[in-house]
Amino acid sequence: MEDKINSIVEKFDICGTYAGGGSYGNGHINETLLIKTAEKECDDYILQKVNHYVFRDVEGLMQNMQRVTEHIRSKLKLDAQADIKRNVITIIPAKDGKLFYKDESGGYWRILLFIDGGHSYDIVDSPQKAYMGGRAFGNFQKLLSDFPPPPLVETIPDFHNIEMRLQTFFRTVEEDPQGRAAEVKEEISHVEKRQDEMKTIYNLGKAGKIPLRITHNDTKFNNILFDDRDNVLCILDLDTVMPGYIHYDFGDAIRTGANTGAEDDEDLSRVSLDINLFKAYAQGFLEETHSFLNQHEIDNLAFSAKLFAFSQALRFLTDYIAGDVYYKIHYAKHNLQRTKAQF
Ligand code: ADP
Ligand code: GN1
Ligand code: MG
Repeated sequence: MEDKINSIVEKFDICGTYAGGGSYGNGHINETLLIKTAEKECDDYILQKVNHYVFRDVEGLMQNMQRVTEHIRSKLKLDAQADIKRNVITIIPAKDGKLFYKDESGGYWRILLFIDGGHSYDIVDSPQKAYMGGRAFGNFQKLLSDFPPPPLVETIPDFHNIEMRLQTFFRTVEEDPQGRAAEVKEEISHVEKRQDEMKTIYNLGKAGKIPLRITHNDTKFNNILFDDRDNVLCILDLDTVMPGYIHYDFGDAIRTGANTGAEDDEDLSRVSLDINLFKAYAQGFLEETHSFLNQHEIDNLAFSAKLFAFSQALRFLTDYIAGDVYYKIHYAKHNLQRTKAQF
């Protein structure tokens, strides 16, 4: 394994030499490794094998990420307080100039500068942290509100399209490849009962009442890196930055950031929405975004929290029925537990 890592790291234009590391973080999608370097004067790095099952167009994805981070970096450069190496992700190109390296078995690898001294929260324990998180994702929106054309590539087509998600769900239930549908009848009926209500944002979009913006689309609270004084260092996980509605970013952040339990909590009595965390997050988010949001967008922010608990349940449940092909799982019924906690 060490030899394999070394041979990949060598393809990139990093400072210094690889001196160990290992698996890092707790993302559900990519394979993430910390790459420590031997030399004191050199930074450490994050090596990631991009999940090619999830992201079909890695080249397009990396171009998006490059354009987005460059746009943010150019603004940070105007701010004397900014720490350019830690407030935005830096992609380290391969020696051939590409933004990734494709290995002999078709795996896509990338290297990012490691942002050290940071930590993230799976569960948020104070309104102050929720407020800081809201401001950070709101500011991310603001920084990208004047992003120039051409449009970003859709790295996962129809990612938050609830109509498509519902279609995929009902098809998977019908195919039932693992014979698991009978076990989750209650959850299936939960989906059936709520499906119409959950098309609210989708319908507002179709009616032209809410605009497509550039959204992060994966605003799980642990994609925010905080420093040791709990100020926000950086927004991570830019793989899904692409056109979307503002509700995608607000809803998913509340799903995780205002939850009193964990995303996969085994004790469902711990799972609930803490209204004080909700208010604090909303306060921070709106401070940054209210000036450019329209009334339909604002009026439906609260609803988006419901939508994202629902759509995430739908995605976990679909994956459970399909046989756990999408999300990394840590035990046999993990996706089912995650589903129950979202519902
Ligand atoms: P996934 O899509 O699998 O969630 P992420 O890009 O979010 O992948 O990375 C997984 C984890 O790795 C993050 O939650 C974070 O802990 C860590 N991480 C990723 N990039 C960096 C970075 N540049 N600096 C420090 N930590 C990082
Ligand atoms: C995945 O990559 P990560 O772990 O931050 C997923 C999100 C889900 C989340 C649920 C590309 O996020 O959409 O909300 O798991 N990312 C992708 O925990 O599917
Ligand atoms: Mg992540």
